[in-house]
Amino acid sequence: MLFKTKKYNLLYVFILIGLPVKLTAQPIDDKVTKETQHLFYNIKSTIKKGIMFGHQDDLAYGVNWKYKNGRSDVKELTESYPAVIGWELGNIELDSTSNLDSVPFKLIGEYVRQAYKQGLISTISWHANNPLTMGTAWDTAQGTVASILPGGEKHELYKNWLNKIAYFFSELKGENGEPVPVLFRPYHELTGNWFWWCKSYCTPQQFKSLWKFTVSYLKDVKGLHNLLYVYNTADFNSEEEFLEYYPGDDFADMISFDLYQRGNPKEGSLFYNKLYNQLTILTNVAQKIHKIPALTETGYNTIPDKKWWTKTLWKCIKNFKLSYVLVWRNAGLMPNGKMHYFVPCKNDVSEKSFIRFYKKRRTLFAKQISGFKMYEPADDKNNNN
Ligand code: BMA
Repeated sequence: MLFKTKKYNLLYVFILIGLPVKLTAQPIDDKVTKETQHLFYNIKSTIKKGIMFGHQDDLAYGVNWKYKNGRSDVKELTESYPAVIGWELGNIELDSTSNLDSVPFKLIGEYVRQAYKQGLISTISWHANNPLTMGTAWDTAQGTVASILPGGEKHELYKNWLNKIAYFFSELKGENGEPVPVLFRPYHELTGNWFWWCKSYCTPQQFKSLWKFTVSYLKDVKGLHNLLYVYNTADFNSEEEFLEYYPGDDFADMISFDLYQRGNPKEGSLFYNKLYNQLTILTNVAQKIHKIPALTETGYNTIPDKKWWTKTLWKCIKNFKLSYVLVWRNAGLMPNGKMHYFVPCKNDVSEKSFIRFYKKRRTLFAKQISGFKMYEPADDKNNNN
């Protein structure tokens, strides 16, 4: 009916010509491997079914254990692994055999392969040391970003670091020798002021150049085609602020931010409101620029709030079209004597709430996504949302 008149016919033709190329989400790497491409479209269509749950370092250790095959603090409470598992590459650039949290890179590689085999998703961040001062990622010496850009005094060193990152990614192979897809989230929390790449220490132009150089180098020079790139901020108050350092639609597959609850449980509404506002902005932007949104880090250390999972986290995120939410690592007792964990342990105050969160129809853990076949062709590649 709609297309019977001449006027509508014209409109229809215009839409047909105008839409498919520009407005459909697709991976930025036009040589992306087929498994990585499938992963991209499958993550996208999973958003219609619910929000995947992720946990940092999940398979490697928990509050009271380390490197026990098959264990996971998430599985201990829910009988399912998380759908997304986060890992960290900090210190790989120094030729260290283990990362800044003492997890051996060899094991990380094995866990990533294992997760892939089970149809789960791996995401990797990089707390890169400071290439100018050789301090840590938290050494915020001014001028560090400038120093590693092409022409900068540390540019060659930076390329050398990227070679090491590239080697790690190239070693991730599936059973048939295919590269294992990974969501790579470098230079995270860029709107904060605690890492050398944060916005207080470089201009938008410098950050964008660093990002573009990094993506092009890994993709075009090192020939890696198994990565989906995740742009990530800390706090922001507007679309403009969120996008101020964004490198452009040709350089990121996913967009995201990190936000934690801190302090007294009574202040939960402050976190809730901030999370709600930022998710509103993130998901609006994602819709406009056709990128996949995620809440890449969140949590409440030791979760001292009985109903946090259902009455704070789920109550908020359920209102949004999000791909996944990931909580940080269950390190247990830290060298400073403080506890550090974000998934509850048995008999913790938030245990029941976590299990209720798991049982929600729209929270997706490993069990719920096991039928989704993340690395096989998705059915609705051209879905525009
Ligand atoms: C932080 C803490 C640190 C850790 C870092 C990188 O949030 O968990 O202990 O070194 O992440 O994983």
